[in-house]
This record gives sequence, C-alpha cells and structure tokens, in this order.
Amino acid sequence: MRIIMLGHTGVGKTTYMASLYGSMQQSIEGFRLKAVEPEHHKRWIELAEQIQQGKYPTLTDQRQEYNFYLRYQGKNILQFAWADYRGGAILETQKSDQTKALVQDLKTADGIMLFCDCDALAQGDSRSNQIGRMTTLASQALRELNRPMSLAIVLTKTDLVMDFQVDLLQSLNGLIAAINANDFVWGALLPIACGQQLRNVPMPLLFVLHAAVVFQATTIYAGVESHTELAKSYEAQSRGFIGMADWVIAKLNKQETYQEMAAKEKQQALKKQQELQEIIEPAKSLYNYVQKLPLIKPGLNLNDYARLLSENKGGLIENAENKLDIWII
Ligand SMILES: Nc1nc2c(ncn2[C@@H]2O[C@H](COP(=O)(O)OP(=O)(O)O)[C@@H](O)[C@H]2O)c(=O)[nH]1
Ligand SMILES: [Mg+2]
Repeated sequence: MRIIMLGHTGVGKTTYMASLYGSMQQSIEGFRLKAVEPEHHKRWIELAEQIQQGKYPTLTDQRQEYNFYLRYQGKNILQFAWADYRGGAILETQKSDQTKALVQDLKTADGIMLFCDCDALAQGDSRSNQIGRMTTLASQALRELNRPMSLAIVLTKTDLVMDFQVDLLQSLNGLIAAINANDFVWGALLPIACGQQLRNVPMPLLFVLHAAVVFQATTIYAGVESHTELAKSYEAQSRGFIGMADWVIAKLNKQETYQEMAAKEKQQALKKQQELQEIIEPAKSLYNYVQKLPLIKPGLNLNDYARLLSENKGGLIENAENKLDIWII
C-alpha cells in the first residue's frame, strides 16, 4: 500500500509526518503507528518532541519514502509506504519526465494527501500553495481510476487562522469539483495544526487509509463468497451417479475428484474467513470514524465547507446519527 503526500515546499508536510508519528504512539480509535525501520522511529520521535516545544524541522527538499505499520489493538494490520514528494516536484513542466513519473505514482497510489498552508490561503497568498498545479496533477491522476481511493485536502497551520471564510476556500473549488466528479474518490477537507498544540493530527492518515482498508475487507469478503460457492457446486457434482462416475474417471486419469476440489475450496474459504476476521473490526472502526469528518459531497457549497471546517477546527464533532452499528458490505 502506498500513500502520497504532495504539497509545495514549506506547507508543513514533514512537520505533519513527525507530529502524527508522535501522537500515534498512543492509541487513537484503537490504532497506532510504528515505523518499520527502528532508526526512523527514533528520528520521528525526536522531531515530534521538538515540534511540541515549538521547534520546527529544518527545510529539506528531497523525495523520501518511509515504511510504517498500522497497528490495531496490538496487531500489525497493514504495512504502507508513505512518500513525501519534493516540494519542487509539483512545479516541473507538464511534459517533464518528473511530472510524468509523479502522475504515474499518483495513479497507482492507494491514498493521496494534498497539503495546503491555510495561513497562506487566509492571506490570499496562492503562490506558496501552488493549488492550481496540484489540482491539475490530481485531476490527471484520478482519470481512469477503477478502485476506491481517498484523497485528503489537508489544511495546515490552522493555529494561525482565526476562522474559515469562504474566500479562503475559493481556490480549492476546482479540486473539490474534481473529487465530486469521480465516484471512486472519497474526499475530505481536514484542518490540522502541529506545534505546541496539536489539532486533528490523526485525521488525515486515518481518512486516507480507510478507503484501502474498507476495499481490502470487501475484497476478502468477496473471496469468502466465491470459494464457498465453488465448494458448494463441486460438492453437488460429487453426489449421485454422476459423482460416482466422475470419481472413477478422475482416479483413472490421476485427476482431482469433485470431492477433493470441494475440500480445497472449503479450505480456501476458511483461510479467507480468518483474514476477514482480522480486518473487519479495524475496517468498521475506520468507517465509523470517517463519517464524522468534514467530507466532500456533491450538493455542498463553499459556505457549507467553511461551516464544517470551523466546527471541526478544534476537534471532532461527535454525531451519533452517523454511526454505523451494523456493518454492511
Ligand atoms: N504555526 C504553524 N507553523 C507550522 C505548522 N506546520 C509547519 N509550520 C511551519 O512551516 C514550516 C515548514 O514546515 P515543513 O514541515 O518543513 O514543510 P514541508 O516543506 O512541507 O515539509 C515549519 O518550519 C514551521 O515554521 C503548524 O501546524 N503551525
Ligand atoms: Mg519537508
């Protein structure tokens, strides 16, 4: 699984990654994060501690990729790579090899985080965000998508912003429209702050992972069903006179009998059932969590988003009505 983080230099990507890592050493909705490499663990923890004291990381502009485990209630449930794109990468010309590689990378990603400096947006500074370029790149990547994907628009540095005016969101209109135009894409506007005070830090990661985890659960469930169906049909064919004839012919030809094929399928179904057991709880938990976020939906306008963002700036609004108690795949 791969997640891609895109945003111009200085918008707060590295700060976010470190702050998230630090805060997800404690369980959030049952989830924790663990770096696959022990040196990375040390580095992220140190950075996170410094950020909490108000000391931000020094700027680097390199593409880097890290591997993490998502843990749920003490078990690794998912390993994912998280790529931090060089800020300058989004400024490359449309035809450059860099841009082509980036679009290809976005196309195959399981989740995308687009970072916007909210403070710059509030000051009407659009250059430092390069939202136009990000919108073009994301729209290109979303074309031809044939599986669910989460795309988070992460609004950083909200500690510097008093409130969310509609004007501030105007430049995101194109991106919101691109998300709404695609049935496979689940989008959300997520306001965060990293520094002495942390706000909503786990939101973007959990949102971005949810599509992949729910999709994985659905795929495994489909596997259980198809193996069970096949087992049933082989079993039916192994009965009666035809079944007996098949048994004799199969044995003579040293082929598998319907009975043996049915047993194999049953075994496969059982294996998939066990896999499903592992993922179903975290998938449910993520699904329920995501319903509480400011999701991008057709029919909402910028005023609605401004209101949702203001409500969620300080933390999640619990909304009991949205809770999904019965899991339906
Ligand atoms: N006030 C405030 N400043 C932030 C926040 N996140 C990042 N910054 C500032 O933005 C600068 C750039 O952040 P960085 O994570 O290096 O950006 P990157 O280039 O996107 O990786 C930092 O040095 C901080 O000064 C935040 O949540 N609040
Ligand atoms: Mg960085």
